Amino acid sequence: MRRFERIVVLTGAGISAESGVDTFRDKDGIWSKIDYRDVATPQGFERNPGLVHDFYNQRRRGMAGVEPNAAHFALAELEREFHAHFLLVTQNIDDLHERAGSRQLIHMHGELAKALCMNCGSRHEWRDDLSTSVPCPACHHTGLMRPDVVWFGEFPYQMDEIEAALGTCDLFVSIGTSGNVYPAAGFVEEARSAGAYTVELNLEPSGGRNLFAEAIHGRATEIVPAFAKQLLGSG
Ligand code: BJW
Repeated sequence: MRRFERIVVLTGAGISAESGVDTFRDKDGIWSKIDYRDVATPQGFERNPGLVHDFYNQRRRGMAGVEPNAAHFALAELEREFHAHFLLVTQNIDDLHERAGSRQLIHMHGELAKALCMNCGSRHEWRDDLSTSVPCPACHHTGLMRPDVVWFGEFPYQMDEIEAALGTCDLFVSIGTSGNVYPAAGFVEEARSAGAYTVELNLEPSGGRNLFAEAIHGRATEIVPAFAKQLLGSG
C-alpha cells in the first residue's frame, strides 16, 4: 500500500452496530420505528419536546453497558501509531470512539452525553434524562435545554475544520455509513477533488459506492482492523 501523510476517516452508525447500537436505515433501524420528522428536526422538537426528550433519554440510557468494539480500537491504534496527520470525523453521537482512545475526533452531529441550552447557548456534560423542567446549570432558565445533537436542517459542527482537512488529505476512508445524509455524503467528492485516494469500508455497497476508488465490504469488526493493519504495515 502507498504511503499516506494526511488521513481523514469518516464513520457512521455501522461502526457501532456490533457494539449493540442501532443504525438508522437498516431493515430494523431507528427510522423504521419512528418518523425522523418527529424526533430529529427542530420543528419536531418545537411541536412535541417531550417525545424528543423521551427518544434521546432512551438512547442515552441504552448506552449503559455498551462497549467499543474492535473497529473503534483499530482506529484509535491507527491514530496513535501511524505517523501522519490524522482526523476522525464521526456522524455518531455515541462516545465509543473516545472510549476506545481516539483523540483527534470531531462529532459533526453532536453528542448524546451533552445538553445545549437554547437560552444562553451553553453546553453541558449530560448523563441523566433531559426534560422540559430541567433548568440550565449556567443561566438557570427552565424549559430550553435540548440534546446537543444536530437535527435535519441544522448546521453540522466544526465544518470549517472538516473542510480544511478534506481539502488537504491524501487518504479518505468512509466506514459504516449509508451515504444518505449531507454534507457527510459529499465528503468523498471533496477528498477526491483534493487528489486523495478514497476507500469505503461498509457491510454492503453504500449509495455512493461508485465515488470511491476502492471498496471493502464486510463487518466493521473484521474489515477495519485488517485495513488499519495494512496501513500500519505500510507506514
Ligand atoms: C455496517 C454494519 C457493520 C450496518 N459493519 N457496516 C436534498 C438533497 C441533499 C441534501 C438535502 C436535501 N434535503 C435536505 C438535505 C440536507 C439534509 C440531508 O442530507 N437530507 C438527506 C436525508 C436528503 N442534511 C441536513 O439537514 C444536515 N445539515 C445540513 O445539510 O446543513 C446545511 C449544510 C450545507 C452544506 C454544508 C454544511 C451544512 C444535518 C444532518 C443531521 C443528521 N442528523 C441525524 C440525527 C441526529 C443524531 C442522532 O440522533 O443520532 O444523524 S440523522 C442520522 O443519519 C444521524 C446519522 O449521523 C446520520 C447518518 O446515518 P449513518 O451513520 O449513515 O447510518 P445509516 O443507518 O444510514 O447507515 C449505516 C450503514 O452501516 C449502512 O450502510 C449499513 O450497511 C452499515 N452497517 N452494520 C459495517 N456491522
